[in-house]
Amino acid sequence: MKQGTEQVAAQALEHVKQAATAAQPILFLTGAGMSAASGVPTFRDALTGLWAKYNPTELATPEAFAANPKLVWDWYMMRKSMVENAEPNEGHRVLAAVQNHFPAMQLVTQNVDNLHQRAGSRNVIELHGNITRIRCSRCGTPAATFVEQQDEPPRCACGHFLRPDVVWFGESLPEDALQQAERAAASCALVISIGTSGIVYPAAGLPQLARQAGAVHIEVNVEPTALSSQADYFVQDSAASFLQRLS
Ligand code: BV8
Ligand code: ZN
Repeated sequence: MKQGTEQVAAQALEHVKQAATAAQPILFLTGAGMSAASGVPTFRDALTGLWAKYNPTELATPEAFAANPKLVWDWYMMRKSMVENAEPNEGHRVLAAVQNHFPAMQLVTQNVDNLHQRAGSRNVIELHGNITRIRCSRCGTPAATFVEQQDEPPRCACGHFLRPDVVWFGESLPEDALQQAERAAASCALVISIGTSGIVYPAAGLPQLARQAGAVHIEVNVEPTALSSQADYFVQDSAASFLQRLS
């Protein structure tokens, strides 16, 4: 692993350009740091005010929703309106443009903020769901509209509570999304992880899966993470700044 320096950044960018020009498959894996420039707090920062005293990994669970459905529902509605009022940043826009030029590029995101899609990225593989989608917690029926209740989350016609269409801790990832992501990792020549702390599995295992299949791993983050020791290049830079140099 090479320390993050300007020289490493230049080498990493050169690597990306060579792979893209050779039309080699490139996998981008993004985390919450991708949306920092849009003003969307990372997962661990999302706890302010009422929820400040909770641990996010405890609040984002089926147990928390069962124990305190209204508290968890309100936390998600606050975050949902936050992301809907945020704008995609330059990094999101560059990734969407890169995909238009290089169809061999795949985008896997851990983010639930829908900002890649709003920036124009297509076929986004959403590992952890999407906070702007609401569905029934029992029958799964999507709910485009709902009426807020005083003391509990809104209910589906089947009588059960609505919930955000995200993957909670302890819940399995959507089968098709995980399989697509694992296939993309196993077949790419280059995996670029951007703005992820590499803590949450199985998403955090994708760069290693790619490296085992022979890919080069470039990590872009403002600080070293759990992935840095295994990365071929660690570029200490912000997502937006690194991606702008790609365009
Ligand atoms: C599962 C939706 C089967 C909800 C989220 C194997 C080993 C160890 C643990 C496990 C394992 N397998 C399963 C587990 C348990 C668990 C897990 O991984 N726990 C962790 C805490 C150890 N995983 C699961 O439960 C998964 N399910 O595997 O099912 C199973 C079932 C039961 C038991 C075993 C197996 C489900 C995981 C999905 C959880 N849902 N999101 C919601 O959003 O409310 S994950 C959530 O946290 C976010 O979506 C995000 O993906 C993740 C991390 O959040 P953040 O910290 O905010 O973001 P990130 O980590 O990306 O960090 C931000 C980074 O950006 C930082 O590094 C920072 O430096 C950097 N940064 C900041 N600014 C910038 C920047 N970088 C660049 N530019 C900048 N400007
Ligand atoms: Zn229902």
